[in-house]
Amino acid sequence: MPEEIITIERHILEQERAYPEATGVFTSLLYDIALAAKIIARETSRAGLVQILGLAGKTNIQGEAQMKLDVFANQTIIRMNFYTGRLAVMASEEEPDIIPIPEGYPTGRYVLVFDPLDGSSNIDANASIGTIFGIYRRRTSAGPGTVEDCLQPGRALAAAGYIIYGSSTMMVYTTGNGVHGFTLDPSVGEFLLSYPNIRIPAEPKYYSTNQGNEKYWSEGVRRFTRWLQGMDEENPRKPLSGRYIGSLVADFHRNLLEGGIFYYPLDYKDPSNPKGKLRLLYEAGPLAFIAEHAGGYASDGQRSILDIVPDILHQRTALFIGNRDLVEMAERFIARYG
Ligand code: AHM
Ligand code: MG
Repeated sequence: MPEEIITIERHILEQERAYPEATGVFTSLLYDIALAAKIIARETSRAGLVQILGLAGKTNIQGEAQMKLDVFANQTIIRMNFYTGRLAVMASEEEPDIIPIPEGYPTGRYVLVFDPLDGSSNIDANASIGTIFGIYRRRTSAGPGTVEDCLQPGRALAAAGYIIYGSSTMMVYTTGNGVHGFTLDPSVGEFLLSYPNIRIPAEPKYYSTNQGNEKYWSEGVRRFTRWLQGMDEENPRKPLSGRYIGSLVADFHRNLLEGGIFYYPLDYKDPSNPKGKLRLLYEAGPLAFIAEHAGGYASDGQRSILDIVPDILHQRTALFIGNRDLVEMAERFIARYG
């Protein structure tokens, strides 16, 4: 049999057929996110040229300076979604408050939360960056969506995904029915199914963390790291290789395909006020949902990320994510040593 070529559009439609009551709204919403991803990918692939073209005197038609890529990505996702009648409200890592649907436009059943361009500090070094998104069903019944519609635990997600702008652009998503990866063929402008039914490999390869912060970690996290390195004499294991890009989507994606754990633990620089860095709603929640549907697990060190109900939009959390047995081991070290 020849191999099938499956576009993301076809794939999303096929998934919808599994739900006879589906209206198609959700399908269109996912497809619009894929379209926004293509527009953002086009700009990120030209990021390195901005300076050169700028030096050559090429400002845009309005004579404006080039827009920052994260702002561009944020605006692209908003412009693709505010008018369609599919969403009740949006929330973005780039915006301090919820993004309401402007007056005069219809509202819908879904809520979109997103980090438009994560890891943007890596752009100048040409390292991979990504977009992360989650889709919830609204909790309020009608009218404009509210902050309450956004403050839902990861477990309530209807779908989650990310786009990685790397050596190629990929989109990975799940609606709770397997995790599927698509690679953008830029010549035809389509995402083609390249990784159906991703499962995190049972045998992990990597641990990924910013070890430069070790000074500010808790005892439990330090001991857990020694264990991953095979240096815990009481409990020896084969050491894992260290890999860290400092771009969450890229670090997560590699470990999803190869097996391993990514962690960004609490920082105890101020011991009376330990702090997480990553955001629950836009980063940790959607990736935790994907990890679980690929057979993995995500924790804040004590409990499943998916069970945490956010109190505020920009809530930060510690994150341990990857192979279930490794993440549970982190929980055990933290329970024992803090
Ligand atoms: P950002 O939202 O400001 O881009 O920060 C998030 C990024 C993640 O992509 C990455 O996992 C983390 O920050 C890296 O932090 P650090 O540079 O402290 O290791
Ligand atoms: Mg971010």
